[in-house]
Amino acid sequence: MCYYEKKLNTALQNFKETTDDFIFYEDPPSVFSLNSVFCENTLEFYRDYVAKGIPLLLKGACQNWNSTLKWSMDYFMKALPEKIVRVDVTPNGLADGIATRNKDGKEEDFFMLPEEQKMTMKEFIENLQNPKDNYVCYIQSQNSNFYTDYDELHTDIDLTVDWADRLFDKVPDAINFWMGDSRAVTSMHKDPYENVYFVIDGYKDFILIPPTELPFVPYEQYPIGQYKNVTPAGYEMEPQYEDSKKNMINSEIDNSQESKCKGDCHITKPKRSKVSPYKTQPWVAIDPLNPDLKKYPEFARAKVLHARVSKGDCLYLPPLWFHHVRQSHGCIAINYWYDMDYDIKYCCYELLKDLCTI
Ligand SMILES: O=C(O)CCC(=O)C(=O)O
Repeated sequence: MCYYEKKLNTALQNFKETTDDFIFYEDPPSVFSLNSVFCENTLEFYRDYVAKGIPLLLKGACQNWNSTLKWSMDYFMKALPEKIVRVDVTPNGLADGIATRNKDGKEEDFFMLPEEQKMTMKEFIENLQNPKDNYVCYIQSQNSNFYTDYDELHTDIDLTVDWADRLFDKVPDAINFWMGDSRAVTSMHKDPYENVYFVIDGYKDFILIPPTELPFVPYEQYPIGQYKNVTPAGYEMEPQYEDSKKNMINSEIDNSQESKCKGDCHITKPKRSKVSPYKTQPWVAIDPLNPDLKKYPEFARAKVLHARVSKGDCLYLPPLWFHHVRQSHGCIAINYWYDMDYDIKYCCYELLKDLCTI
């Protein structure tokens, strides 16, 4: 190990020790109840959680909302049977997650996008009530779909959260509606948003990893694919090509170059033996439910927290926290994304990211 590698390892080790010594992450996160201070006094919430980037479970925060009193699979079946909904469909419940494609005897991991299918609310709920193998439905488009697609439900829920607007001093960038099959799992990822996540019916199980644990969260660069023609009888996995490389055959392309830092240093950029003809996406390579510690032993050092968010509750999740999410069958949730402040915490995270990719 050369001088600079040693220095880098020591710096990351010191960072780990400093965060262990000074930051106290509770598992599960602390809980405030509806009538406790967060409603009346946003200062305490801001000081102890938002400013420090610590998650908080707010018990009963939406228990009296019209949505929480009314919404369920049965309610939507009766109230909106003919409404056309956009549903993300996958054969395995892993939209925006890693799946292995086996083609001509060759296995390759892809970052898979779901197929968007349109159906009536009645058809969607029937799919939830009578789940079929290889056909997993999840309304999860994460593009402010509640705001754009669900006008008829706007009277049941506020389009902004008063206390959150005050905390973050802005209005939400997006309001997302989530409803789906218990087989649908959101893979570990992070977002550049303050996330205020309300469970309206059922429950969600979050696995959380603080941003400070980035050195132990492995990333890989994956080719991007998309599910096509998903039915209970089968599906296709279609790679997404970089336009200019569409006609290239994988094995033709070989520009293996290791770039070494100048001087007496063996730190190298990862060797790219082949240029992929596909569009690619860096993504977290670990499944926290079944971590491959042989391949990624460093993950064993990551701090992992757990939070069940039940009907009527809200999770405050600060920006850049890794999260993996499971749900009860037919769970309904609404979350508000507020753009993060690009402050010193963000800058430190970017520095850490750069150090981790050396
Ligand atoms: O509820 C889910 O499945 C995922 C939620 C999520 O990833 C988010 O709120 O950023």
